Amino acid sequence: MHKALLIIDVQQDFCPGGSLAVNEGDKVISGLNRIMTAFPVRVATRDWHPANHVSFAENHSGKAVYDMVEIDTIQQVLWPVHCAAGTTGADFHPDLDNTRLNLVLNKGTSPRLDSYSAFFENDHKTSTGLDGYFKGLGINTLVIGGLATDYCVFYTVMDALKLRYQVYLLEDCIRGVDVPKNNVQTRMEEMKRAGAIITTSRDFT
Ligand code: VGL
Ligand code: ZN
Repeated sequence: MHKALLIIDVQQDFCPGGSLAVNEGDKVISGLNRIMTAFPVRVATRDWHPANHVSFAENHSGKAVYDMVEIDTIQQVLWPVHCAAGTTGADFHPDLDNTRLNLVLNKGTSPRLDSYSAFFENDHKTSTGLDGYFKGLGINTLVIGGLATDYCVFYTVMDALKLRYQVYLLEDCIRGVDVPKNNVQTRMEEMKRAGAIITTSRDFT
């Protein structure tokens, strides 16, 4: 088993005090820090949007946060401005031990196309290159945690399963937006049904 730890979007804007704060978002950090050295390969993604990004409600006149729009046939949820490239909100949470990361992958960098998954942008076709990185290192097993359970973690897990990785989801190291209501529960069930193995950070220490 050649395994890697994949940490999704543990950034200031998704933690308490941030512009798209996930409830208890910072609670994912201690478990992730604790298990990092149990993995030979550690990768973290960052949501990293240009100021004119399609997912920002303020870039659509007459629209509000959480409204849906259709852009180039893709359904897009509108969010508050978050993780604007180079801003403090886009930084990793200061408690995350980013000194041990082998690779930091920025995603969501195209103005007109969002990217929830670490593997493919939201057209489900445009690759981020991450699959090639893992395959190049002979990685076949991914242990995944981070933010947010029902968006970037969910799409990353589903793509990882489609790409034939064995996927372990760290239940104590994920937190969700839960929009719409009960989305976290729905998405957790979908991930399990698709083959994700639910585990906790204690299994890796
Ligand atoms: C995310 C909403 C918008 C996430 C990113 O990291 O889950 N959610 N952009
Ligand atoms: Zn985003």
